[in-house]
Amino acid sequence: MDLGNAKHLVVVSNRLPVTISKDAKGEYHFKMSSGGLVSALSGLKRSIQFTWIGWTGFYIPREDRAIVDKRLMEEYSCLAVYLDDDVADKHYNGFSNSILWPLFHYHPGEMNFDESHWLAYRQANLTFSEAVMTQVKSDSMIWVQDYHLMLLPIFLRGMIQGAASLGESIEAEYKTLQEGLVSGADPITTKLKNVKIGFFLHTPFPSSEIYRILPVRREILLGTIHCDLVGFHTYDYARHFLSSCTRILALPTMPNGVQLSTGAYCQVGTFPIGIDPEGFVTGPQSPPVAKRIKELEQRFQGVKLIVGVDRLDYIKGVPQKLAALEVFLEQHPEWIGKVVLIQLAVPSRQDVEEYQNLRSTVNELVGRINGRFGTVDFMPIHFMHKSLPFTELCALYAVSDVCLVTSTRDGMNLVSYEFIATQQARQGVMIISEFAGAAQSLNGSIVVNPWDSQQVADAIHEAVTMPQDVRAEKHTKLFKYVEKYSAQYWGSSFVGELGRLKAGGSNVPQV
Ligand code: GDG
Repeated sequence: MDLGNAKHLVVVSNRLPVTISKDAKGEYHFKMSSGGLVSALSGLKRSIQFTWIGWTGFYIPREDRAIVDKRLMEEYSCLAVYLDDDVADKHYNGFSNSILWPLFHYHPGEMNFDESHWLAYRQANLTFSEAVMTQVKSDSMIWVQDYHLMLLPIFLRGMIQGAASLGESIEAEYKTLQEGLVSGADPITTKLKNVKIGFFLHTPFPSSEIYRILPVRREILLGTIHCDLVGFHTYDYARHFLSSCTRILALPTMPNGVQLSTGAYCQVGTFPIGIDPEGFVTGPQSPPVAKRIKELEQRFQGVKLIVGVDRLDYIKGVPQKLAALEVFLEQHPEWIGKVVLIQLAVPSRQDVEEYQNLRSTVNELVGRINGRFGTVDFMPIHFMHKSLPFTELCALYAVSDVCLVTSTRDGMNLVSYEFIATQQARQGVMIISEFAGAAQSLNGSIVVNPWDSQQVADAIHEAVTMPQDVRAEKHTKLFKYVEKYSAQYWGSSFVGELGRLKAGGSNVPQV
C-alpha cells in the first residue's frame, strides 16, 4: 500500500481496543476487545507501525497508572487517556451521547444541551490531544475516530503548527475553544509539519437543517475541518457535512472538500465500513456453533425464524419492528405459530434516561404482542435483553430465515453484513431500513421504511414465502458485496488515501 511518507499510524478512539478490569485483590487484567475497528485495522499492522490511544473506560487512580501504562504499551502498543469521573461522564454520557448522538440521528427532541457537558467535551478532547502529541513523530498519520472526538483535529493542528499559523480568524476560534483549558506547553513544533490528520465519523451526518439546531454548531465544524481527510460511510453524509460548512461557516466547498480560510483544504470522502467476513463465514461449521445450530433447528422445527440484533438504542427502531410484526400476525393469522422473531437487545448506555424509557416501551410492546398471539406452546417473540457470546450469536444468525433491521437512522449497520456472511447454507432474506447506511450497498435485500408498518409487514410476508431459488440468487449478490467491501478494505482505503495526500491540508484541487 502507498502510504506516502507516513511510517507510523496513531489511531485515536474514545475507548481503547483493550478491555481493562480490576479484580478484588486490586490486580489489573487486560483483554483485547473484538470490535469491528480492531479487525479493520489488524491488516494494516503489517505495513505500518501502530499506536492506539483511547480512554480506559473507568477511573484509574494515579498511583496505578504506571503499571497500566507499561502493560498497555508493551503488550498492545496502546496509550491510555485518563479522565476524571466527572469529565468522563459529561463527555461520554453528556455531550457525546445526549447531544451529538440524538442530533446526528435526527432525534433533536431527545437532545439535552447543557453548557457543563460542552465544557467537559472540550476538556476531554484537549486531554486526548495532549496524549496524542506525546506519540506523534515527524512521519506520523493520526486517524481520529467518531463523534466523541470532533474537536481533536483543531487542537492537534494548533499544537503541531502553532495556533498563529492557523490564520487570524481560526486562531481566534482556536483560542475560544481552548479558553481556560490551555496546557501551557509551547505548541510550535515545525518538525511535525508533515504529520497528517484524518477523521472518520461512524454515525450519519445529518442534513444541515437538523445540524444547525446545535448551539455549538460552528465550534464542532471548525474542530473537525482542520484535517487533511474527513471520511463518512455514505455520499449523503459527506454532502450534508459539506453543506453545513457552506451554510454555517460560509466556507467555499467542492464535491470533495472544503476550503479553509487559512488556505488549507480539507478533503472529504466516502469510505463505507464493512466486517471481517472470515469468522462469520466459517463460524457455522465450527463444532460448538454447528452443535448449537442443530439444537435450535430441532427446537424451532417447521418455524420460520426472524432474527433481530440491536443495541437497545432508540435509533435501532425496535418498537417499529415490533409494531410491524403485530400487523403481519394480525393480517396473516395462518402464520401464527409458524413465525418467531428472536430479538436480541443488547443493553446500552443505561445511565441515560432516554434509554431507560425505551426499555419500558419495548418491554410493554413485547408483552402485549406475546399476550395477544401467544399460546401455551408458542410465543411469537423471544426477547433477550443481554449480550450473547459469539458462538450463540453466530448460531442465531445462521439458523434464521430472515434478518430484520428497522433502524430509524443508522450510520451503516454491521449486523446486516454479519447475517449475510453466516448464511452460506440457508441463504436467508435481508430486510433493511432505507435509513441505515447499509441499505445503499445491499442490492438484493428488501428495503423498507420502518415508519410504514404495513410496508414492513408486507416485506416480512414476502420474505417468509420467498422461494429458495430467489433467496439463493439474492444472497449471492449480497455476499459478493460483503466479502469484497470488508473492514480491512475500509481501513486500508482510508489510510491509503490519507497517505497519498499532502500534509497540512494543502491539497487544494485544480479547477
Ligand atoms: C456504530 C454505528 C456503524 C451486538 N450484539 C452482540 C454483539 N453485537 C455486535 C454485532 C455488531 C455490533 O455489535 C453492532 O454494530 P452495528 O454496526 O450494527 O451498530 P452500532 O453498535 O450502533 O455501531 C453503526 C458502526 O458503528 C460501525 O461504523 O455501522 O451504524 O451506529 O458487530 O455483532 N456481539 C456479540 N454479542 C452480542 O450480544 N458477541
